[in-house]
Amino acid sequence: MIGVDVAGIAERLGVAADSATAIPQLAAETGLDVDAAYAVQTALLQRRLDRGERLVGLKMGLTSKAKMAQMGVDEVIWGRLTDVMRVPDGGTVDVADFIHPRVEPEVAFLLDRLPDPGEPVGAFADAVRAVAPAIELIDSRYANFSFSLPDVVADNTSAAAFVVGPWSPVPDGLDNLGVLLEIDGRVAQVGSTAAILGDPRRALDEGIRLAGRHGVRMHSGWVFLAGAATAAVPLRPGAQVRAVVEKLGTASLRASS
Ligand code: OOG
Ligand code: MG
Repeated sequence: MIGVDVAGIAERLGVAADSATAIPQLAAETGLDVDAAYAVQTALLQRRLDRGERLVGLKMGLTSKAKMAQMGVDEVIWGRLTDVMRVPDGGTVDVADFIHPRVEPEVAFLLDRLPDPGEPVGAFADAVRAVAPAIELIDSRYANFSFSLPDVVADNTSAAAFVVGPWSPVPDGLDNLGVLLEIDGRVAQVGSTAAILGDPRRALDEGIRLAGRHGVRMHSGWVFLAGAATAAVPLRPGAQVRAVVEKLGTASLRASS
């Protein structure tokens, strides 16, 4: 990490997000590795906290093969969610606030009692109070939505906005629920929660483990996005987006025209 300008890189990524302007990839030029990239992500979060945003949860990225293949990166990553990124279910976003937004269907967990670092997660039903269908809006700050692993980690794993649908009690099985992403009433992507590490519950174990490595602990009341079950789809002005997860229902979002 020595010699890497963590604050400077965070500033460049923060300005790119605030101004909805793409920047070139940074890792190759700056010698950023994955550990330094998480330090950049922490500095980017601090920039948001300094202007009054609140940390409300974590998200996993590239927990499905479909996403790994789409992005050409094959490691599970995690990022931070703040209150300002949350869009109410059925709410509207303005595509002009983003560079090249894409949407993807996800499963969200409402966290309850999390184990101490190093302890096993134990019963999923103790750790998670409720589950919901969700939509993540990702918006890489890098030109052409293309990046290396350290680049995407530094960029808070492309996190930009998210919608959580109605919460349900944790069902018996979460490991093979059908998932649809609909755009304007047409099916754009089809998948299964099995695509998320075989079972989205595993994403929580991975999140606890990977975030714990960087000293980050999750808290009761946080939202946890387990990762997309399908590839992401570009969000066009005027689009009506719905994510449908079997047994859990739907989450929806509209893009203003
Ligand atoms: C990185 C974020 C991936 C997911 O659910 O897999 C992600 C990206 O694809 O830009 O959020
Ligand atoms: Mg995602």
